[in-house]
Amino acid sequence: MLVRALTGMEPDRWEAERRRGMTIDLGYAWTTLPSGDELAFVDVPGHERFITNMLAGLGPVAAVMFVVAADEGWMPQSAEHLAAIDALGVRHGVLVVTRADLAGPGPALRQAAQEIAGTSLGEVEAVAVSAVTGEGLPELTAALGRLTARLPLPDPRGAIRLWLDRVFAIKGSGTVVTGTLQAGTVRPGDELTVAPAMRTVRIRGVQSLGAPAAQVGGVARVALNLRGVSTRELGRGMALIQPGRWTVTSVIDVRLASAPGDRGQPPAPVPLPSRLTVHIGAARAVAQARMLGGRFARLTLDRPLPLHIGDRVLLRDPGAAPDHVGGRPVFGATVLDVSPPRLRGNGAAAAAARELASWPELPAAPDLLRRHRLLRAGQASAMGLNDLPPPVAGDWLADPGHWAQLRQSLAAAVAAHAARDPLASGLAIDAARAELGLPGRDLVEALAAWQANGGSGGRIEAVGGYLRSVERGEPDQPEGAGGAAGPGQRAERTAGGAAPEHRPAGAADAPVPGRRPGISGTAQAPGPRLPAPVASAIQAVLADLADAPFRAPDAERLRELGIDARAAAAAERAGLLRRLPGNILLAPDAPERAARILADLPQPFTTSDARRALDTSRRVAIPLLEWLDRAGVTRRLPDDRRLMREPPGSPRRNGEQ
Ligand SMILES: Nc1nc2c(ncn2[C@@H]2O[C@H](COP(=O)(O)OP(=O)(O)OP(=O)(O)O)[C@@H](O)[C@H]2O)c(=O)[nH]1
Ligand SMILES: [Mg+2]
Repeated sequence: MLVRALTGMEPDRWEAERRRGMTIDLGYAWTTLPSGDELAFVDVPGHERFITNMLAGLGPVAAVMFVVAADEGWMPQSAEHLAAIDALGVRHGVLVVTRADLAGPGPALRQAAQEIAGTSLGEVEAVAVSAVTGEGLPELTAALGRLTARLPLPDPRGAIRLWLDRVFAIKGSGTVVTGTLQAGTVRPGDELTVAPAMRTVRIRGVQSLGAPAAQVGGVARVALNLRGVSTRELGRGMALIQPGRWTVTSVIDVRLASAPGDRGQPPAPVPLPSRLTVHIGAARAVAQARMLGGRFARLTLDRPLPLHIGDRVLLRDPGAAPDHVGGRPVFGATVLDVSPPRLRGNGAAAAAARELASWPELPAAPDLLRRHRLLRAGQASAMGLNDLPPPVAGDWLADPGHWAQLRQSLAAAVAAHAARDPLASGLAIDAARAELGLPGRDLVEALAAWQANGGSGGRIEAVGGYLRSVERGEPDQPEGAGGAAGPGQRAERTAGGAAPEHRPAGAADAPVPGRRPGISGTAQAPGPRLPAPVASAIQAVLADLADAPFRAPDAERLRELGIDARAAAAAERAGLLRRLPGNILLAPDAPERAARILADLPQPFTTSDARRALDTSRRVAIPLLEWLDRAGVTRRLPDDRRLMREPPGSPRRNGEQ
């Protein structure tokens, strides 16, 4: 009657309600305040038998108008409704003492105000009215105006989760749903997902307060005309959600809120029945509850719900009469994790409780990352987390402590592999991924690419899909752009382990004047230490080359020294040799020396000119010249002769083109 007096609309929609003079189901009415603000009411039943309907209406609201009759005073259902409001953490409201024409409002008003003060509503404005005489209604309208002006503005780009409280068909339009939009904006044409069925629907039309709208932002009552779904597939308690922005989950960790009586007291361990109903928005699910310890519980729901961390849920014992859980009508609980890790082994529950107890009131990205160690950014935002840290790789977010530990584990794995098989190219990235139990290869590459040199455990370099360690204490040497992989096929590297001040010379670096790119660096990235027999065989090769630098050892000499392809590759990685196609082994600085000699030849020169000048055979001269072509040191003409290219930044010399 009060809502009708305020809005002129009758919220009791059903014939049975009018006949019996009581509200059974939710009712909807709205009015325009003198300020111009629209104010919509969701009228809920008072009778205890319809508490489920009451909770479906209360679930998504932003504020409450709490009504007590002057002549009846504080009633059991007043306490029940207030407990539900408190459990859901509703913070804004106004107290109305109605039927003030039948009794003095003072006593009811004082008691209600006192009860309300101890809840999430706190101190509220109170107004005495008579819906019959109209006395006090202007004051109530003014108080409602102040209340709506105080409400925080929800984010118009917030994630949409419209809990459906009504589903019906309109002839000619099809399926229509209504609900209280809490945040975000709905527009015709938008696609939403029905949770938990997870089917996609498109909004055909939007109405708010009886009128079509081009868009509606929360908080608002909305009616959506939907395409692609029939009324049979929808019902109260389902939700329309924005794809990707919610976690639809049936396992959650929660913190039980303290009840009004507990405020200021140390939290007592809460006895919680193992079967509960969970209410959020207009939804209800049955949950198995497992106390973890302290005020923390893990709930397993009989059907998935779209949830965010920080959501408030209400818990009731459906079996307990009269609607009391552990001596209380209901419990409030805050969702702390929407995809909690499984509890394994003894003490896992207690450990989880300790971990949750260390979290702030509203956990944030760093807390959840500490627990989950790695999360995809999309997963984290679907959990309702904001202010995400920058990803460590791709869209992966990592807990900094765990990440540092992974770096050490990776360094250890790479070192152990090198000890087992010193001549191998390194630990394959996929093998490292499996060994560290990481969900993505990109994570391994990012770990290896870690630039800062502060971590313990050594630095790692990724070349050609393999990881090897850069030993501590070895000097950081710049690597020629030709690098270990030779010219034209830049080494696949994820910016090795070099510290920033020793950045390897990359393609983007300005060439050092007077030095030719591609051959300036004689040293290569230090690789694993070679086993002694290999090292001494390589020394023998280098000794041969000291006198005749371009007379590469032939196959027989290599066999004699026991240098096979693996040993040669390992020596090259260690920076001791330069390998050219055809198993040509030369000193690391051979191309640079060759370039100096060739520059003194009359230009252009033939392959034979080069072979003679270098005092070598065609077997070596041809791959060496081709290497220099690819490195941009020489240019091959159509007639097979070659020219030295002008080194960038160096002065032109007479006689050289
Ligand atoms: N005299 C007087 N009677 C009132 C006033 N407001 C409501 N009533 C009467 O009180 C009774 C209950 O009013 P409702 O408006 O149905 O109360 P309600 O809180 O919606 O009740 P439920 O929805 O059934 O929980 C009805 O008989 C109304 O006519 C008032 O201000 N003065
Ligand atoms: Mg009513």
